[in-house]
Amino acid sequence: MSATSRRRGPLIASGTETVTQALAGERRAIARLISLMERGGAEARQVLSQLHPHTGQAHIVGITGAPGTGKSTLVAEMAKVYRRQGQSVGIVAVDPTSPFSGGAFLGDRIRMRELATDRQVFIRSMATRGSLGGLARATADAVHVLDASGYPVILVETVGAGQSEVDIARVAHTTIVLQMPASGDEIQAIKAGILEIADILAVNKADLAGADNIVTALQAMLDLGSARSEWHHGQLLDAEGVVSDSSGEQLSWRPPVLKTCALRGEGVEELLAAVQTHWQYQCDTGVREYRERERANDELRRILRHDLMARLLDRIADTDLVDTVERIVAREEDPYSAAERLIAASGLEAG
Ligand SMILES: Nc1nc2c(ncn2[C@@H]2O[C@H](COP(=O)(O)OP(=O)(O)OP(=O)(O)O)[C@@H](O)[C@H]2O)c(=O)[nH]1
Ligand SMILES: [Mg+2]
Repeated sequence: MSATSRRRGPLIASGTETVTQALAGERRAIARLISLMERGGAEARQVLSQLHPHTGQAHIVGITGAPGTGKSTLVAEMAKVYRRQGQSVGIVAVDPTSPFSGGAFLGDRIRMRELATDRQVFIRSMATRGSLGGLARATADAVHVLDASGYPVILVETVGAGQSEVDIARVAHTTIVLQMPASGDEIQAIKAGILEIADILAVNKADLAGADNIVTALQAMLDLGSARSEWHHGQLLDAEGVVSDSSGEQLSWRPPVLKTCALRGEGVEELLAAVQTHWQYQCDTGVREYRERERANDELRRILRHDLMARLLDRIADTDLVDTVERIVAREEDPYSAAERLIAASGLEAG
């Protein structure tokens, strides 16, 4: 499928030229819009409004894991397999450590060059300025741009450090968590949180010793988790926490544990098959719609929080804030009463 072959409906009349070009799959326009998303602000919001009717088509796949587990190498190999299958692919890499510098980002230049010359692959590394929250927003918005531009698969690489893991699970339909072999006791280092966000677990660097140990450990953790029905996020749970289909049969998704050797491109086709199975599972069970709603809910609340805060701060003089902080420190006022007083004085409540 080409990146431009699944247009829906006419382009909206108010679309700027760049938006129109991006919707038609033009790479320079797409790049420009993603830069706009990085900057944020009113113009970015306007563009997102225009893009929104065209989004919701792509399968967004998150790839996360500790630094150096081979995410970029694997993403490049996944993209190659998608290309062999005739799919176009969008790639967004969130790299908090180093700025995008040509071939550096995909680990090795040969892999990168092969993809970079392919018109059906769009690769973008997100700039690192701004807070993590800002980066998460910019990443989500960049994904919206690629989605609207017609990429049926969008791979998002994030380093699994702190909050960003959770963020990717919120953006992606399918989250792949990468592990790699470690020596001896390091098996303990598998973080508890990963099973909650992982739809697929991949043990990369399977060419190194110890890969099977990690697989066994992960399976054991999944067994423990399934006893408590905790190992899958985002599924349709009833009051008892059970997923069922219309026939009443229980449905659930147990994350498969796969071995890959990204360096040699081994296990990548199997990984993509698992990604596809997970997508099919979500489409068949209603989990896809459920997650879509969760995502929209999240996004709306984030925007409301941000906008309300901005409006409130607009109406409060800086000196008022400074004075209030002093009063709190001097124990003349408590922070809850102070917040109430400031909100009341702002006049926002009345409106
Ligand atoms: N032995 C082995 N090495 C691998 C494999 N996959 C990746 N590597 C190597 O691991 C190193 C890190 O790979 P990257 O793809 O840059 O890892 P990453 O997770 O994207 O790293 P960051 O983005 O810096 O967090 C590179 O030297 C890769 O060549 C593999 O399957 N086997
Ligand atoms: Mg990387």
